[in-house]
Amino acid sequence: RNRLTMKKEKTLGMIKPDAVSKMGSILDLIYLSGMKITKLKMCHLNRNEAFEFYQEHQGKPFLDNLLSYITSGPVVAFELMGEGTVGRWRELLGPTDSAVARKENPTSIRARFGKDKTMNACHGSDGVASAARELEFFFPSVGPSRKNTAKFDDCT
Ligand code: RTP
Ligand code: MG
Repeated sequence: RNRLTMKKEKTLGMIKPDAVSKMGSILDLIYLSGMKITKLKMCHLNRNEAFEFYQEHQGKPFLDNLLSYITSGPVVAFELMGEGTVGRWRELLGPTDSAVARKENPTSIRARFGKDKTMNACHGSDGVASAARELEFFFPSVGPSRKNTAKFDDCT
């Protein structure tokens, strides 16, 4: 795609519990990619929060595993901004299954830092609409209509 014609976008990225110890290397790769980190926080989701975040996977066989994994430790959530960022961040992540990533895209984040098809280092919104929903989840808009004010009270 032609970068000059790409629209400026925001997306939600998240370093999953298994890769939080690799945060420095992952943030370096984002920096080198030219995408800008415009918000960032570390927090430990509880099961209800994780279920809300992954609502699109209700009914899927891997949901229970996924919720246990994502609540097993802190995550680092961030907003990325730039031209074509939704797709560019997914590209930098590589395929969902880390083993497939090592074959098909060896320099991708999941190839380098993922373990298998569940513990795969990082999350990326899969479109502009899910990016908006997921950004609102981690970084609720401030103001009189602000929702979920009790959420993440225990966040650093
Ligand atoms: P993500 O949402 O984390 O960026 O990953 P994705 O779009 O590539 O994958 P998705 O299909 O949305 O799945 C969400 C996460 O669920 C875990 N998963 N486990 N068969 C399995 O064991 C399985 N399939 C998916 C992964 O952590 C995946 O990223
Ligand atoms: Mg997904």
